[in-house]
Amino acid sequence: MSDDRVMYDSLNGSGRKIAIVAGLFNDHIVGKLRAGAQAKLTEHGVASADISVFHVPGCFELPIAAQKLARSGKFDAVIALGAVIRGGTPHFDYVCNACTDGLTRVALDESLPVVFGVLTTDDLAQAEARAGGEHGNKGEDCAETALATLAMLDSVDAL
Ligand code: INI
Repeated sequence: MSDDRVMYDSLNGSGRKIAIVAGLFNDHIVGKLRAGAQAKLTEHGVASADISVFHVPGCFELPIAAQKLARSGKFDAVIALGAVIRGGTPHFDYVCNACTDGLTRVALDESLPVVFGVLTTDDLAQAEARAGGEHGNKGEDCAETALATLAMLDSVDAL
C-alpha cells in the first residue's frame, strides 16, 4: 500500500468549508465533474451546507472567481472545474494557459488550496472518459485532493 493510499483512506471532511467554481462552457461535461465533486466531498464527511457551488462563463474566468472566493475567508479550499476541448485554432492554448497560470497564482498568493479540475482534451470523447467514463471522474478526484491537501497543511501546523 502506498503512502498516498494511506492518506486517501483517512480523509475526513467534517467541518471543512469548500467552494466549487465551475465553468458553464461544455456544461454537459462540467456538470458531471461538479456532481462527482459534491458526492465525493459528502462521502468524506463534508456537510452539504458547507459546500458552495458557483459558476462562471468559461475556464478563462476561473482564476478571478477563485481569487474572490479565496480572499473572502469563508472557505478552506476552492475546487475549480471546467473543460477545454481543443478546436481548430490556438484559442485552446490561450484559455488553458491563462486558466492554469491564474489558478496557480491564486493558490500561492492566497495560501489556500485551489484544486485544478480542468479537463484539457483533444476531443469530446477524451473529456467524457474523464467525466464519469472509463477514466473515472476528475471532479471526484479533485474533492479528495482538496481534503488531502488540507490535511497535509494541517499536519505542518500541528508540528
Ligand atoms: N471556455 C471553456 O471553459 N472551455 C472551452 O473549450 C472554451 N473554448 O473552446 O472556447 C472556452 N472558451 C471561453 C473562455 O473560457 C471565456 O469564457 C471567454 O473567452 C470569455 O472570456
